[in-house]
Amino acid sequence: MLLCPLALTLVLLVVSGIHCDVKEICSGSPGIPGTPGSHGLPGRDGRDGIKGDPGPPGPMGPPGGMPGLPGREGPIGAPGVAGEPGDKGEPGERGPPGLPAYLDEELQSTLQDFRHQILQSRGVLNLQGSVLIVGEKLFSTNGQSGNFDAIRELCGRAGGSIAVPRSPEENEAIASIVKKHNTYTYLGLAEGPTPGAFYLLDGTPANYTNWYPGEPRGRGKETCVEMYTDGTWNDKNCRQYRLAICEF
Ligand code: MMA
Ligand code: CA
Repeated sequence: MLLCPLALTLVLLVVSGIHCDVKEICSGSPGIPGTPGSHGLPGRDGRDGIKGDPGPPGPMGPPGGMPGLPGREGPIGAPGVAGEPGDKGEPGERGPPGLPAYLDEELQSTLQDFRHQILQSRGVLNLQGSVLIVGEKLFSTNGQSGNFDAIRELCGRAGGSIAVPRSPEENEAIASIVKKHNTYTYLGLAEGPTPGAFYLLDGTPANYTNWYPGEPRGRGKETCVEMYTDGTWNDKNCRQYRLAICEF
């Protein structure tokens, strides 16, 4: 152990019986640590920690428990089938007045185009001999035969009606088709309730007629009219097979 000179002096003073107030500490090397003290008392509880993660789902409970809460909403379903069309709406407001047709250039050129195309079609049909045009009327046959009702049906389906002459020119046109096919045709006429009185199919009386001499003489028993190959007419039952000639 080292003693500093002042401390040595103090020691000497004390030894020699002289009181002295000077306090001085001399540093030396630390001593060896003492034995550890006994454990202190347990400290106070710490504050609550943060909430832990939820645990895994538990096992399924026994049957017979209370019904669980409703599940989450399912995904959106596929679209349903289209509904019935709704009722027709009210008519809209009247539009502004248009141009007079003769000043409407677009309309005029459309009409010109229509006329041109109709003329082309009529020209081709005429050239092919598949139609005969008399004034406003057009006669045609597809060469098929049938009874009166079948011919009416055929012509109706084609958008026309069974041919009936209203004038000598129309009669000649139909007669030329009859001659060409060398077969008779039924005309669009029918006997009314009075024997010998014949009508167009729309109910109007037949003004023009071209009966073969002595006809009609079926007197209610022959309610249809056929045309011979010379263009004359005969009242006849409606069940024969005759060339179908339609008018449009
Ligand atoms: C047939 C039939 C009649 C027609 C006479 C003409 C015998 O009956 O076609 O409609 O009037 O011939 O002789
Ligand atoms: Ca007859």
